[in-house]
Amino acid sequence: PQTIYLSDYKPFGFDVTSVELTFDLAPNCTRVRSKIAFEPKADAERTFFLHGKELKLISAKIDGTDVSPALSDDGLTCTVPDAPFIWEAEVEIDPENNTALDGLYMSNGMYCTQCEAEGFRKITYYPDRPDVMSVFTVRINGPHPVLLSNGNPVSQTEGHAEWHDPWPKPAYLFALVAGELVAHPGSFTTRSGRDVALNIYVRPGDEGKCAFGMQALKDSMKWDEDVYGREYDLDIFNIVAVDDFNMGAMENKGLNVFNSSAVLASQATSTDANFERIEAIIAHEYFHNWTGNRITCRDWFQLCLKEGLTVFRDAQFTADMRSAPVKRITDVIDLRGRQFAEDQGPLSHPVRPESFQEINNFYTATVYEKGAEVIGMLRRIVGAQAYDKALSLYFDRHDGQACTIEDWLKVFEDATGRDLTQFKRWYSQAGTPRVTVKDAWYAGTYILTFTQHLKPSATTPDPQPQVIPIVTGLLSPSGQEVVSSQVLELTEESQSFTFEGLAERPIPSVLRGFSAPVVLESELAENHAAFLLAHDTDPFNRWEAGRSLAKASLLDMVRTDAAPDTQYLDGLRAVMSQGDLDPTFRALMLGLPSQSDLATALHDAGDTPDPDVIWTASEKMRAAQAEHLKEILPGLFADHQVPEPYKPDADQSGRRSLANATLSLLCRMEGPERAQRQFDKADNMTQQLAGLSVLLREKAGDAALKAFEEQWKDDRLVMDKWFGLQVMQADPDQAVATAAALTEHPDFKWKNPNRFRAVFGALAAHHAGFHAAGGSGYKLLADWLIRLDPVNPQTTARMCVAFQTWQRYDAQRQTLAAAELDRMLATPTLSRNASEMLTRIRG
Ligand code: DPP
Ligand code: ZN
Repeated sequence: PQTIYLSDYKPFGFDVTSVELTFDLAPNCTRVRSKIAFEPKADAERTFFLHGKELKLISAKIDGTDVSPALSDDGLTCTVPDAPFIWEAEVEIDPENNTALDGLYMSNGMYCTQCEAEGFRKITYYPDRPDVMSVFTVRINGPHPVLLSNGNPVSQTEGHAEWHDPWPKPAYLFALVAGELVAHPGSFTTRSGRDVALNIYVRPGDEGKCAFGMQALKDSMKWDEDVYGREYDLDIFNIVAVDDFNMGAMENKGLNVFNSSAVLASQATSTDANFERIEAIIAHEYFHNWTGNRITCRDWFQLCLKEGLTVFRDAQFTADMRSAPVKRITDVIDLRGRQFAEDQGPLSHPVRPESFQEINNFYTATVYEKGAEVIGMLRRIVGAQAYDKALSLYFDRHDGQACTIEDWLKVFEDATGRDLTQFKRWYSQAGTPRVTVKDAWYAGTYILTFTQHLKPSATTPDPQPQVIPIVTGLLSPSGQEVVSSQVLELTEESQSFTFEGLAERPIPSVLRGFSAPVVLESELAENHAAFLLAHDTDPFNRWEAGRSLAKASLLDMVRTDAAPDTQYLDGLRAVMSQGDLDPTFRALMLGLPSQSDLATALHDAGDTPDPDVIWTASEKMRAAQAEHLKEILPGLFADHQVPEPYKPDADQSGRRSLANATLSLLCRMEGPERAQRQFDKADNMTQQLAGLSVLLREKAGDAALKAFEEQWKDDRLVMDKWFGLQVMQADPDQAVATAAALTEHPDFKWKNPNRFRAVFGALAAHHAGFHAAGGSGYKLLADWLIRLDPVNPQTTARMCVAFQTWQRYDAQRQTLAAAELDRMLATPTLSRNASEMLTRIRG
């Protein structure tokens, strides 16, 4: 396969001034007619290349005269005039057999599209690259009550619809939907008085699961006006729920297409976590209208331009709608779990990669989540006001353009007068910087010294110091904040910061709010974690102090079979007893570092992680938590029961999350009865699923599992939970067998990505289960990836990530994993997607 390089970028030789598309829908032989106006740029060549994949070309004309372009697997080449001309083509495509779920495909009898990144070339011949922006008119002919495309509706008659999108856009934002759908309607009036019709389109039967998403959409529209000054720009905004979808959702202009799991919500079928995720994804896709659609990416190397920024914006939104500290803590848990793991292994790449074979493999935690962290640092460094000023300039200067990271940083330089040359390394250097901190005290003067280090890697052989904002506060020994939070800017490899005039040696609280995506290592004279757990005024660092004590204790338990640290357990009990602390925050305090995170830490320290030993240590720590908190657990459980009516808001969901974390510990000591009672009387999915998961763990879940299946067998999204939970709650030696048995279930519809991920995502996340000593986890997943690849290469390639850590385990596990990687690589018809991922992972 061919490698594509950022440095090879060349603009397209032609402007596309308008696009007209006509679809005659038929499951196996949809006809697509295109009429596209091209204008050669000054030095354009006399031939052009249009992308096209799996298309049957019926006819092609230039200015009304038949032409015979040269066809290849990935497009066509044609001689063209040296003046503006009209290209017309007719192609035939087969949506029903498009199981890859990109381009135009069918899901449950409805037509839908997914064109990001390169799906449009499976619909018609086109310069399918994000820097070619044009105005689209779309006509759809088909016997479906609902026929949708981007933009505003021009006309709708039986069997026909016409849509016009006045905003120039790249082809990846094209969308078409047709089917027997029902609309949940709403409306929004923008701040300048434009009335916008809103709809969430779903399959008949799902109408009752749209109200929450609709409210989230309105909240997002209002928030983007209030916080970023961004108004919506069409007469209509449609969201469509689709069962078969490779990603979470897609921001097509005016017609967002959503994985049904990312939009359908109801008390009975969705957990509190589902509600929060749905709210965030609706916001994310809506926010793309400005950061992604109005201003798009010049090429796919710039993906973080829209994704990093939009993730950052949706995180700000969630922080405003719910609890800011809780959002920050959960984001950091996710970042460490996915992005740090990626950075530590063979898939490590910069936020802006410099080469790829298959762009779909770069929709990664690094591009998205680290990309958002980089923007958070930028805002921290320049300040909130300057950030707002820079964003206004960005929207003013670049509206309607396809941009680069250079454009983005130039806006900040122009708005603030700062030189961001060094900061830009965050975009080009791969890997997670380590920062060590040490301190010194001389009669009233306190000195903090930071050192940064980035491990050289294949993509970053000669790392240079980065700009690392370290938000720091100082506390007095009695817990008073004596120096409030300030940004210390670490720009050198090693640098000291001095604080004068202090009455006594302070206790430092560094990297507050996780102000930079780094691994912080303390070489402080004393370990202050227990003190900070009790006293820190920064909620993130208070949580972090508890987490670091838990992690240190777990690592000791793993390494030396030590007993759980009582200092940690005492500190935890004190925090859990503090009735005025946000219940969500306390629920998070009960969390432990994931087993995979522990393996990462061991590997970092030069040890070989043993998944079984880590599992045992984690279980022991859980038991110790239960034992140590046993006096307060019943009260915590009782006090956080939530009275009806159910609401998925931050307040109620926080109470439920604390009660359920407590339930899990209580049942370790007293058996499963309490969980059974909760399961039996639950009136919402959060409570029902929490009950079921404890029952499964306590090996008392057989009856509940059957009852749950009986109750929910017709609800695909709930059944995904049923499939996944059994794997998640299995003991390590049962996880693979459980997953294998589930693949025999008649409802294991493996071509549906949500169902495939329910089982195999859960297996991959079961650290000791997936890495079972005999290699059965590796083999089962490899078998299924080999089977899925010809059907759906994108989902296959993403699931290959499960193998990314294989080199950190013992020799026997490495041999077994390598054999499976080699077996997959030897598959004759392996897709480009899977081939690139597996080659990188195998190393
Ligand atoms: N749908 C994906 C997202 O919104 C890709 N743009 O992030
Ligand atoms: Zn996005």
